[in-house]
Amino acid sequence: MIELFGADYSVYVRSARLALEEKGLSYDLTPIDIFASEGPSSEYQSLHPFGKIPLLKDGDFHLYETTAILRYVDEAFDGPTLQPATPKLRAGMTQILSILDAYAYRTLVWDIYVERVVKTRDGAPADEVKIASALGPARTVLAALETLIEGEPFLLGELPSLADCHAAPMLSLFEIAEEGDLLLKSTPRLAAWLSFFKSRASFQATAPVRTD
Ligand SMILES: N[C@@H](CCC(=O)N[C@@H](CS)C(=O)NCC(=O)O)C(=O)O
Repeated sequence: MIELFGADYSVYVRSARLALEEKGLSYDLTPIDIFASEGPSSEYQSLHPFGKIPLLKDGDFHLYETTAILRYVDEAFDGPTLQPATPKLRAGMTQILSILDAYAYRTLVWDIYVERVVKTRDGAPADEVKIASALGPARTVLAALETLIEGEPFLLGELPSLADCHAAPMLSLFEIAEEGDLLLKSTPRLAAWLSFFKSRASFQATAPVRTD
């Protein structure tokens, strides 16, 4: 049995779960609350030296870093392949995964979504300077993704790939912020993809309990 450690609110955990769902694999999600005041247990820290989520366990094999987990899930198990067949499309997929980790996560999720939506839930003011400074980098991310889309209805054409699994959790949170919703209007192919992917069974099966 595959075991995934993490919390349903985490975009990275959802990315791994989407790949598991798209492969049609069953797995257990073992809760790890990474933001608990006492932090993750020392046992968890010994398996994930950076103390982040997710972590995948397959028998006595443990793996952390989400893009490694995504590739392992696709390559180690039966089910529909989630990596395109041609070198150019595979490179495009890796490029999208890398852009999401290097440029999208911090800007779209933390600087805009968390600041505008999560922080203000309990009445705290958003850091408007942080949000305003993130808009330019966010535009760059969206424009890059828009040009890397290689068909429809998925990011790389007719079949779902690891790029969809990694992009959907970040972009769906970003869209909840008013700035995200507005900026996505300037990238219509990306907006159409997001709207399509949000209707997938895998996306619905991995919905966090609370997102706004
Ligand atoms: N490079 C890691 C990043 C994972 C990550 O940042 N996860 C977030 C949750 S979405 C986390 O564990 N944050 C806790 C923290 O930064 O202390 C991966 O690819 O798995």
